[in-house]
Amino acid sequence: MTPRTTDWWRHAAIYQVYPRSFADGNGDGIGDLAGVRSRLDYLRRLGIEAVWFSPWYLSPMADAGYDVTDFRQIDPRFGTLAEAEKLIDEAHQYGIRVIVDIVPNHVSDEHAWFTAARNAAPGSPERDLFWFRDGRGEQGELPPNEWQSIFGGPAWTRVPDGQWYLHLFAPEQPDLNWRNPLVRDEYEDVLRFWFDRGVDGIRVDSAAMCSKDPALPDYDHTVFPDPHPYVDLDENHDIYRGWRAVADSYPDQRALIGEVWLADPARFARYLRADELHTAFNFDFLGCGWDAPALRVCIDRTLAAHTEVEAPSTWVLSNHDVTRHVTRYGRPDTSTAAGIRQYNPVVDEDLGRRRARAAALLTMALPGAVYIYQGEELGLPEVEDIPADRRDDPIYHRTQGRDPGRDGCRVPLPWDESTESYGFSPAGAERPWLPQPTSWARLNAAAQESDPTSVLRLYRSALALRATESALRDSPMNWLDAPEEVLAFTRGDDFTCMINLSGAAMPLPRDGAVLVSSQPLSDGLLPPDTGVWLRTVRAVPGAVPGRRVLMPAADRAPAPGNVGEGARRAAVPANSPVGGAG
Ligand code: TEU
Ligand code: CA
Repeated sequence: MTPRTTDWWRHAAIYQVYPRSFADGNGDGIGDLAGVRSRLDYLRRLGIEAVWFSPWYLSPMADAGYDVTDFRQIDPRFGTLAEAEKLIDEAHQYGIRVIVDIVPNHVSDEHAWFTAARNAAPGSPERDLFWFRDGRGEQGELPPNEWQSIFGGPAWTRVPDGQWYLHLFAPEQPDLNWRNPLVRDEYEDVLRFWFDRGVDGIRVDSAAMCSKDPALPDYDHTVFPDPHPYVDLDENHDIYRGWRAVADSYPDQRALIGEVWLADPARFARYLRADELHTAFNFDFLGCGWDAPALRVCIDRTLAAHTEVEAPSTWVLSNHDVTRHVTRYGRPDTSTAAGIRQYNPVVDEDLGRRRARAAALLTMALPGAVYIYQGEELGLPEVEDIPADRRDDPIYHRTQGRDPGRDGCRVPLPWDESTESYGFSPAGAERPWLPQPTSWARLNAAAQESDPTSVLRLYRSALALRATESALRDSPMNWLDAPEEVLAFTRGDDFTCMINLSGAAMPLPRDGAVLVSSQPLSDGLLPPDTGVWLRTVRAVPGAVPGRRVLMPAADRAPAPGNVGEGARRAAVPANSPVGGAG
């Protein structure tokens, strides 16, 4: 048997494609599979190992494709099943693995099961695939309970015969009843459908919400109840044991990746036991602010929780549901809790991008897999001034605009200046489905391609190094003694990552040769909000063996002769991948 450490999902750099906004091949202003196929070489050169596609299935797009009518068909806006099959094969030829997104909590209200259930009688087997209930009140005019939709408003919608159905998200997304064995069989069959087409992994949407307490009890919405009636029920684990058996029935490695959004790391880790999901997204890290002590705690907590179940950690800074981290890091409060979805708040975008560059080096140096959300490699900010009449996200509409929703991180990508849509669509196309800001002109991929100091070139350099540094694959990390505002750790014998989150420049270790840095370095110093990867061979004399000591510049006695040496050694432009990567 192959040793576990060679399992690709343990250390892959995985790129999230949001098909609607990646590239438009046919000119209707909506991204599609033809667009993705035309940009596969870009992904290969970026240096990622796998692509996760947000849903591309037949869908009325009430929630941008997370409302699926048929998991075995591609939405005509995106292309055809034959094209998806070709795309999977082409990606494989480029050495890129493919992950598709499966949504088990709900289907579209246009799914054949739901149209049948709507037309069937109360108490019928058709209705048992969902959560139909009579209402409260004299005429059943009140919803069965007080549960609220995650997108705003009640979680129940009434059908003409008077019953109500549950939808934790939009009314167009009725929740499935996972206690019904037909639901389990159908989804396992859908997994096989995509695995049979060569797909390497499945991203499991809202993975911790599928099972519900059948009593559907009300609860106090001001606190997180324990137990919760629909978050993290024990029955979920049975579902994923079944899925794991399907994945393991294929001879090569097929991975299950959960969207498990839980505050308690121990509860989270239970989804990653050996016979359940392979990995899950690290939302704790995604929500953590630009704050060294908080990040250190988050990283330690993550590693500890995963070690117990022998699962690899994942590191995520952005996705299609949250404010892009360039913008989040440019705000006075950089955590997700405060950074989530505001209208035109105060943002220092340059500061945010500087931090995002450093964060990329942190994220890619940590042990485990790393996720890159499309456009993150271009340093794109959140678009926060989308006009009301162009907004699409059901969150915006269901909250009557109180919450701007998630459109700002889903704006079509800028590729070049060849067309009005910055190369997103071909010339003469319909306008992009969301408007692109004029700053896309300088942030487009072609402009960044020719600028060695660009975010794109930094990502490429770092990803190339990550792929060749064996320490970044299998070696555990060890924290170095460092000032509180500096994150410094080693991987293996000779790799050091150092991120300076303080307001002052910090001296670099004397024994380090720069592999890549997020900003230009000089005088042997690491500027504020800057990250660096170093080849380190010698321990600092006097330090505890195996541990290198880093001290703030002010505390370090001037060492004659060292300043010049440091300057020579560290006068390297940002991104410069010493050692032939690039
Ligand atoms: O998101 C699940 C999730 O829990 C959401 O509540 C998320 O927090 C949301 O975006 C509110 O901020 C997944 C998908 O990633 C999301 O795009 C879908 O809309 C959702 O499931 C429903 O399928
Ligand atoms: Ca299109």
